[in-house]
Amino acid sequence: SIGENASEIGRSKADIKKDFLHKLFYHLGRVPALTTDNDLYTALALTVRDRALRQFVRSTEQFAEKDARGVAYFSAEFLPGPHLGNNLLNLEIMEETRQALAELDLDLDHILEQEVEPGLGNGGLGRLASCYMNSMATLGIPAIGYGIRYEFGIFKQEIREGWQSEATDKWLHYGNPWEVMRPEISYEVKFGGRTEAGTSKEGKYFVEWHPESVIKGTAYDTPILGYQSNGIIMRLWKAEAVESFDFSIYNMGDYYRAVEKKLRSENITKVLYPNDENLSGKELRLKQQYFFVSCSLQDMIHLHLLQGRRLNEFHEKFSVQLNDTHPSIAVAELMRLLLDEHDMEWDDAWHITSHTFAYTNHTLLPEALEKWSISLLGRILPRHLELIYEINSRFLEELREKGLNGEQIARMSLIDDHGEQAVRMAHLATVGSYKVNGVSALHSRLLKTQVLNDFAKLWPEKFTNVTNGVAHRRFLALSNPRLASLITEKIGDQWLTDLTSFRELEKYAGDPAFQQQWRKVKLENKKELCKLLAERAGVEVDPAMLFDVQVKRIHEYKRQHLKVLHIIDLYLRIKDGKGEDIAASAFIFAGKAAPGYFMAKLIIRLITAVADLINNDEEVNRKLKVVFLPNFNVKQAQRVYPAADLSEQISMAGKEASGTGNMKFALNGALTIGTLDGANVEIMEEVGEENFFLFGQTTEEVQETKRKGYRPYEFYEENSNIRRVLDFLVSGALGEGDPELFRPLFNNLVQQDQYQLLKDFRSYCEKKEEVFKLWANESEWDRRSILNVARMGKFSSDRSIRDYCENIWNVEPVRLRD
Ligand code: 26V
Repeated sequence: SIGENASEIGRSKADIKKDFLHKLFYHLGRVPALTTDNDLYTALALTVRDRALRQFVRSTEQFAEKDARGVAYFSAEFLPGPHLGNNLLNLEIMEETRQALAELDLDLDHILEQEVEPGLGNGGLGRLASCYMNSMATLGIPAIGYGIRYEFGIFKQEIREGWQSEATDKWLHYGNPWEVMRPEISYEVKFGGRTEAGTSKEGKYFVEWHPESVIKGTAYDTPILGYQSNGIIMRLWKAEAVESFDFSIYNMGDYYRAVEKKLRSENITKVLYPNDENLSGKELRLKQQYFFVSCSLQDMIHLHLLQGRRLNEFHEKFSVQLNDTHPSIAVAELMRLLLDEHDMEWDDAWHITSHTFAYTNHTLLPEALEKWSISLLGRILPRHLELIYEINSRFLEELREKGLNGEQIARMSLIDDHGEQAVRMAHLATVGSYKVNGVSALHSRLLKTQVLNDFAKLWPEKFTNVTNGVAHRRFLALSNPRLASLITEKIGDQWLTDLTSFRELEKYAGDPAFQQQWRKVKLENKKELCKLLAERAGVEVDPAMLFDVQVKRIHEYKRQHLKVLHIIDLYLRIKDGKGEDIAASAFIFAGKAAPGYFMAKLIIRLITAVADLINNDEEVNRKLKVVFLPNFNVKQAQRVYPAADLSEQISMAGKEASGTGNMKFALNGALTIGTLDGANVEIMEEVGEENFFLFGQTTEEVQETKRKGYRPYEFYEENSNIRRVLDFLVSGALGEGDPELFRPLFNNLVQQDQYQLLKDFRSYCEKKEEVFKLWANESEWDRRSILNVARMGKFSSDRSIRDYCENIWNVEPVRLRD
């Protein structure tokens, strides 16, 4: 087999050195004396890619041999982070590589620094997809990730005069050594035009779609490794014109028209939409979704038929996981392919379709629930709109037969009739899937009792929960090598494939010698982060300070401004000479705001304004520092989590579906201050209430507050602390002395305060007092930090993937031969 033929690829220091030099010379045309940093990075990446591809080929052969049932993970976003270090870790050749390079007078860390990461996602949802790829590979799940090869990923964030500004992410500029282009794996995707119904000679009803345009999708494969053996691929589609030029046209005008057409086609995969909430009616976004879904389903059908199987058993061989509703047009597309392209009857096609898909919901925010207007959908995907109508009419008929009333039926319809008619994509995904899951216990419960309540009553067995998890190999073993080796020294290294073995650390939690080593690791990590903060944000921070960190997308519901209000409160206390009990703290923020989200951008401006004020005030800046670290991405994240003492997870209860940063922090020994939201609930359950700084209202209390008519102005009037802090916002003391700068924030908080910051403010401040007190007790802090880490076993994405396998996919891991 190919796998065996390639097995001479070695893993020794000498093999790696030889192959690296070979790549440098024959692939890049360079000798060591005349290389750029990028040449060195590329040569090493290619050396490692050979080994990664080998793992992928071998795994694929074994999956095929077993004729195993597999999973296709459909996601409009993937955020893999830098590949090189992770692949070295998974191949277990980190040290060999380091030494091979050292013999050439080269520094592995410097080379690792060169990688530009693929920012093909916005935040939690895309990163989760990539954590799952690593765990599926590790567990030997026959799986493929399908997505979009955006030419420009999430924008690069710069801070100019305190404001966010966006620059294009040119991640492909220096080339991408990890991907393999597959020009022969390509499919045509139709758009627009009209449909025409007819009857064949045999009397069979059929529909033909006469599209206005056709675009070609080409596959680009990136190997994703699991720990120690397996490799799977992430297959991303790039849009191209069907024929690039029509040379038969001699007319110049037509020549340019032909080129223009090519450029228009390529637009579809140009750029990732940088929003992670509402985005209404963007035609190009719908085209992106349909484009990648159609290519992926055609590819799956092609593979299925190639293996000599019948289409009737498609759902027995594949499960397709829909990562949110972004790929949910797949329900209509699979129906179209089966009915129109493969001549199947409706009932058979529906049986296959509704047993193929499973849908993961990632948000309850009403503004983030996708809807596509009938007019847009009908214009871009006329055939799919017909199919959605048909699916809907059959579904509503079923509801009528069950005796549901008109109101219930209207609520459940795939079509929203309020205002402009639109297709509710979450309903399409729910009706078209055999399983629906939320991403934490609380979120899944709210999904069942609120957002999709009618559906959960109709099909209770369809609904389930899979609590998110994180790739602990990337977010601990790779990014926090000091802590990883300290732990391994104590309990061995089986945690790399079984995070629950961290429980064995519990017995050392109270051991002073171990605590001291623990503290030393954290301090070293903090010193390294300090370098980054100085370099990227220009702020000098004392590593002895309490590192209080909130890193995530900027959103009002995540309440970064709650933390800011508290910082202002501390500042004013110190100015009053009443700050003795305040622990010296560095308040660190990072995260991107959607470019069109005014309030989120104003929150960034507020953070930078407070940072300027405090960091430059000699009376305060030995006690407090505030830093906004620009351009938060996976690479930065890997340097931030290991250095955090305190993790801020302070969203309004009921709004954060899960959170995954919360897990990464705790895994690296940070204590959490948080609300009972998303996976915080389960983290607290695992680590113990006594080791978690809980504050704020519960989801039920939030809803009760709202029901009773929440009047934030009363808090402003009655609580002098809150008044003082809010007045400070509009006093002119912040941001170039313009008192109107933060007026919109002030007004919003006093008049609406949709996320009930003021209601939770007192409880948050009180919890911070406890944090400061505990910080003064080093050994008790360390004990709790150790216990947090010891009890994080549940939050490995390996556990999440096992849950998906058992409860949703019905897929068995394939035990891989070496
Ligand atoms: C939504 C939209 C809406 C329209 C346009 C583009 C776009 C792009 C992304 C999204 C994603 C919203 C959902 C999301 O990211 N949810 C997050 O998922 C994480 C993984 O499950 C979870 O930890 C976070 O709590 C949740 O906010």
